Amino acid sequence: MPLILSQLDGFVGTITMNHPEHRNALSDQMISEMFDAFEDMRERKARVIVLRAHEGAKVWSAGHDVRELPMPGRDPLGYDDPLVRILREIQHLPMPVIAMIDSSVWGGACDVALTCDILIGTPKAQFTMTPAKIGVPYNPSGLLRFMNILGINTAKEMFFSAQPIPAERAKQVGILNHLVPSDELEAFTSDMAEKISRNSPLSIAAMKESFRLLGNASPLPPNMFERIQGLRRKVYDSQDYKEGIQSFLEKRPPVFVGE
Ligand code: YZS
Repeated sequence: MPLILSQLDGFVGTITMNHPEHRNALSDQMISEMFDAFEDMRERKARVIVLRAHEGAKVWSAGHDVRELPMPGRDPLGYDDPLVRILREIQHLPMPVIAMIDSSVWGGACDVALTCDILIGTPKAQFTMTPAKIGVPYNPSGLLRFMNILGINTAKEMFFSAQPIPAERAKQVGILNHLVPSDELEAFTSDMAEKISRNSPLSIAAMKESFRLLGNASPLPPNMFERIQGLRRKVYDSQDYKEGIQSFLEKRPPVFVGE
């Protein structure tokens, strides 16, 4: 059964994550199908895409498939990691992507949602950043994205505490563009998508790419980047990183020892 469903109605595309058994965890397979769906929408000239979970989903997405995280010694969020690739895909698509969220969002799925251009949620939406819980050193582009959207203090709280940000607060801190009742979510999102699809796709594509370039315009001197990579390598080479994954697979709380 496909893990991703997609359909195009006029100029409005809908891409649905459809793996309830694994809470829409972003496995290599799901990301590969999502990538193909985005590219198909691009070829068929969709003007806006809604990214959503299947009907009645308990979880929008449980984030990176923990079973597929590499064992110590390899960057778990390297440039070519499927999760990092799909984030780039969403940023480079010419049309806006609207994240429609009616349940909980975890780890790398928060990054997917925040990489979308517009987020519309309900009171059931909540966002939890989990690297510290698993012992993962999140990557610079991800940290920068959260800093730019949330501000550095809220981003630090999210990453350090690994606690959920509920919908009301998510709206306050700028994660959600709109917070609407669950029974209005689809109509509200569809109306927003329709309005966007009636505007100039060329103008929107140019502005979306300009936002991306301007948003990433903080030049990082090579030595600063190398320092960050050195810090991250110490973490993903650590025993704690291995313990974080092992504890998830054994369904028990992690015991971190700081090395
Ligand atoms: O044991 P089975 O085969 O039944 O499968 C279980 C879970 O193992 C599976 N599953 C996952 N598999 C791989 N990766 C995941 N992230 C993942 N999440 C869930 O789905 C089946 C049902 O899981 P349950 O726990 O029984 O479902 P439920 O009781 O409804 O709880 C749902 C949540 C989402 C609350 C729970 O599954 C959970 O806490 N999942 C882990 C969420 C998480 O920590 N995700 C972050 C993964 N890490 C990242 O995205 C980045 C690397 S980072 O950490 O850096 O942000």
